[in-house]
Amino acid sequence: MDVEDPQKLATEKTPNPNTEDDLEEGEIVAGGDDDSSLKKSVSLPYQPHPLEHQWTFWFDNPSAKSKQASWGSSLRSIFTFSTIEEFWSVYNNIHHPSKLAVGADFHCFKDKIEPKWEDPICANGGKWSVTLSKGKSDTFWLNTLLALIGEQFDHGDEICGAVVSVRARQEKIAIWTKNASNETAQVSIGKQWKEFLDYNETIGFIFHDDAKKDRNAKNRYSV
Ligand code: MGP
Repeated sequence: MDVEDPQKLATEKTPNPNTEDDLEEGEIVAGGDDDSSLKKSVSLPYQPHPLEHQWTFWFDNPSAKSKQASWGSSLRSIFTFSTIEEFWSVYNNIHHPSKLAVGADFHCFKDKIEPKWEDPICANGGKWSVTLSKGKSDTFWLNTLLALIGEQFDHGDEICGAVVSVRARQEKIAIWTKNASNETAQVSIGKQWKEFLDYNETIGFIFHDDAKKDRNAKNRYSV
């Protein structure tokens, strides 16, 4: 028998009944011979796929939030990941936004950046926001996360992270950035985000400095 594609060989039945039974998970039969029943196995090393940055998921629990003494005291970091495999292992085992309680905030920020105006890297920043009707944010949230951790933005260095906020009448997703006054970078991020989400409504960018002073701060940029 000629040497063929090893993967094809691995899936073919061989005349020797022991050959398949002997295979361990992850083994590939690299060569086979009907006559000799020769089996060579190759162990495939587990190779996780590293991300450009480490990221941390944070959660602000609505029931704890209602009792909190000051804003942010119920905010908790829950998991830091640095490979695509770790991302999926967490993402596949947590509630997605449509299943979170009203009042919850779920964040994914670059490691070492806290999702607070007070964090020194966020302090001069701002946020782009998308508002969605109830139960409609799951796919937008996943696509936002994949664009962030997959470094899809031309001005990705400007990005701190993203947050999904579940409220009684709507869900909101925001991308937080570092230098609100850098209009070129902010506008690029806003436009690219809309493309990645296939979102056609106008979105606005608010400076954190404005939000600190006024609960109803006006958008500084729109795309
Ligand atoms: P918000 O949660 O960003 O707005 O801020 P939202 O989602 O429109 O309002 P919500 O009531 O639906 O949550 C709401 C308020 O929380 C602000 O006006 C601040 O009083 C406080 N707050 C929000 N953030 C993000 C911060 C922060 O980073 N630091 C501090 N100190 N307060 C914050």
